[in-house]
Amino acid sequence: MSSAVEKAREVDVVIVGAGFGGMYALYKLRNSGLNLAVIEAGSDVGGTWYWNRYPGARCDVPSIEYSYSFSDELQQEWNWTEIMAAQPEILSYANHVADRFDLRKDITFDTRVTAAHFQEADQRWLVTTDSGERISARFCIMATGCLSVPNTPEITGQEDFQGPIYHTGRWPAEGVDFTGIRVGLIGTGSSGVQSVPVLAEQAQHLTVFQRTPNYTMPAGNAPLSEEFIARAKQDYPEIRQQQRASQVGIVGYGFGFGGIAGMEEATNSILETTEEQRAAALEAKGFAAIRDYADIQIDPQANELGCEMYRQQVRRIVDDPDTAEGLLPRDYPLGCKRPVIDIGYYEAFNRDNVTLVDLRKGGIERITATGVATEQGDFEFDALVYATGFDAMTGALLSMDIQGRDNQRLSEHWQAGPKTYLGLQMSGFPNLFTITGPGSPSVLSNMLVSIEQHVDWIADCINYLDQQGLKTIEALPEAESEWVEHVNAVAEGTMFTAPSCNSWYLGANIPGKPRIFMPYVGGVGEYRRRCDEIADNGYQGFALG
Ligand code: NA7
Repeated sequence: MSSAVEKAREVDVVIVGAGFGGMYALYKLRNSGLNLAVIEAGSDVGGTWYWNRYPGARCDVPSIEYSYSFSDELQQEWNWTEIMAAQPEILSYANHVADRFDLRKDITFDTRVTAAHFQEADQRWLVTTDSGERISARFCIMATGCLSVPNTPEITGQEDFQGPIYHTGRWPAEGVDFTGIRVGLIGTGSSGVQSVPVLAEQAQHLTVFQRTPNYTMPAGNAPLSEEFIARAKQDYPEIRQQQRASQVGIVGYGFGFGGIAGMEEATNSILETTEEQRAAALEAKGFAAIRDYADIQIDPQANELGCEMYRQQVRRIVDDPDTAEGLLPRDYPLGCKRPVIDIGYYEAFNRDNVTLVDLRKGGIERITATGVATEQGDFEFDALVYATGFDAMTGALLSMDIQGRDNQRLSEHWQAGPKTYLGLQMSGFPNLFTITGPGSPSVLSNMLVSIEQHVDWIADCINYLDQQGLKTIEALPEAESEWVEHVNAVAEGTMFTAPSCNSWYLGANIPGKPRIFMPYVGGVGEYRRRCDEIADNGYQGFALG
């Protein structure tokens, strides 16, 4: 009988993941004439939008811009219905793209990559899946997403709970009907904040367990008019150009996502305002007023003034003073965590059927058969929802057994935190690329813009190697170290890395994870310029072999 090794399927490139990153990589590299295998754990395309079907799930980037630019026909034919698209619409878009470009024929669904080992002998990657398939590839592209491995904290007694338990990041495809039942929800990050108003509408009662109150901002969502869509379609060349050149890295409220057209840096100084001026600004613009101040992101005193404005606004919305007090973020700065956008979050706490449990007054002791026991009393419900986030940015990569040269494991290479060159490669792991890896703008940018930039760069790189008759490309250790230093230097002095900040950008939400600031905040345009320059200079900082 032939051995498993003999059965390895041979391709040029194996792509892990069929979310927006993997889908575009497949399209692009197939057009370059390469032979591909795409492996996807889900049963269909869409990645994060396939898994995150929780009620209220919505993108925080305008839908016109959270879309592919690679095909003008695609962007002309697709019609978004809202300013910020909800999950079902984004998933429909992903499906449309898969149909339109006949992507599924190269994707193996319901299959997880378990290992990827670099083989010195033939300078290829041997990729193994949980179905037992082995694939031998010259290149390996990890399009495994930044928020794809759910974090389910270990809370004592979970197995005792009699009702169903859901995680927002693994929501059942058929949906869940909470009508007439009591629901408990743990976590008030983006997923929790977006779910609360919708769950409150459905459930008989909703109990929200909040460990850390978040800073959130009304989404300002609305249907898109036909005129708006027509104009946007006409303006797409300019919009795309602006997205790619966007230099915004850091803005006052932390809303400085790169890769969004027309996003302007805040320029005002909150330190130069009077109390009356701040009150008037709040009166006029609500939470949005806080976005106007640039110094909030870099000056602790300015930040505290911004936080106080924020707290005032919460007090204005929430009727019950105790509940309002419970919802007020304190002890960490605005702009440290990813800002959340919401639709009616604070208003939901004015409903009779919503209870806030502020865990700062006494934490969770255990999960019981009928609910949650806390230091401040017991709470009963019929279904439990974990909105407890993800092992962000590194979780998916480290969940596979990735071994580079000399059998070095990625987990060893990243023992003290993720080290990459440009967020695209790791030294000692030749021909392995990460799309929107740690050290690139990734989660602090419009992901679609960053995905396209990475895929285009990788495709050009593979083309270059082929043209030059080269087999491998590998980040040099010194280039990697310098890049890690640069990524840290750019974030230093901002609220992202403030000592009191515990965000998933820093890995602080996962016990034992090294505290390292992972995304690159130097600006999408600047990042692109550097990547292009490095390629133009014959792939500076990489060893070509
Ligand atoms: P986040 O932003 O990581 O939020 C997770 C929430 O879960 C956060 O409020 C946590 O509180 C809370 N949490 C986690 N573990 C526990 C335990 N053990 N007890 C109580 N509360 C807990 O994840 P999301 O899914 O909401 O959002 C992730 C990103 O997805 C988001 O930024 C968007 O980009 C989309 P903590 O703050 O740690 O005290």
